[in-house]
Amino acid sequence: MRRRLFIASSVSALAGCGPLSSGLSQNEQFMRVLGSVEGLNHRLIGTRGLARGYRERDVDRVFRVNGFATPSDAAYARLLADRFESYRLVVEGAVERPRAFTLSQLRRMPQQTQITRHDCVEGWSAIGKWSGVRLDDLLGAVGPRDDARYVVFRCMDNDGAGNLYYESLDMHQAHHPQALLALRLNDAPLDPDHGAPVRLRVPTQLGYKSAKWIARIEVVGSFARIAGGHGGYWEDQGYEWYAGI
Ligand SMILES: Nc1nc2c(c(=O)[nH]1)N[C@H]1C(S)=C(S)[C@@H](COP(=O)(O)O)O[C@H]1N2
Ligand SMILES: [Mo]
Repeated sequence: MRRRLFIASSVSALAGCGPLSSGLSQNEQFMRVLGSVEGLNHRLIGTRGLARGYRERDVDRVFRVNGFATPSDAAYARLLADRFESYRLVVEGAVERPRAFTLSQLRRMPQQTQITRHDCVEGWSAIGKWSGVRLDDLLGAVGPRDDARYVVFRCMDNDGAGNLYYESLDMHQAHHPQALLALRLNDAPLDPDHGAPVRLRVPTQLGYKSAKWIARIEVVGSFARIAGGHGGYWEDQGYEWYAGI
């Protein structure tokens, strides 16, 4: 674990989970270190098995907020104003039954609660109690087709330059029993800063995989033609697509 933390903080010395400072991503040294460090994580730790579950008393009272600013555009303001009544989680692409889920439909599906630790690549962690719909159940409702290989999460926030945050999992990761579409944090509806109304929680992978403010889920055969083609906002900046802890 000490080694794991060291690895995380050596990445954090080079990059954060906010907009990159000028030209940093172009820095060859930075890319080389980032690649080798994340490659090391992959070999040392792997993703097989379950992330550790914690007890109620381990839950951190304050769960740090990180990443891009909470959306402040008119569309998100409207969602906030009607308490997400008009929110729809669109699930489409390589699925048999594309659908738009309301928040109350998601709340009526079987709910999983997990007390797990979120590990950010910047070198901090927080334990939270998360509840929501297992991604596996959601996929069961829409029926991925045979050509489905990845699940792409399209978010409502952007980096300030208009590039929308997005992430992806492969089908195996998406069916993991702890891959959760979280609707609640610490016994309360998810608040705007932590990704309301729906965010991903993938405790087996680094924090940047856990996409907040999800608007749309797209099941695809390939993500090569989405944004920078690397399967996620930070992956397009050089982070590894595989972020197993
Ligand atoms: N849509 C979106 N999701 C995101 C991010 C972001 O900037 N935008 N940041 C990621 C990173 S790097 C981390 S560490 C976590 C932070 O989640 P928190 O604010 O609930 O701590 O969200 C992840 N999901
Ligand atoms: Mo992060």
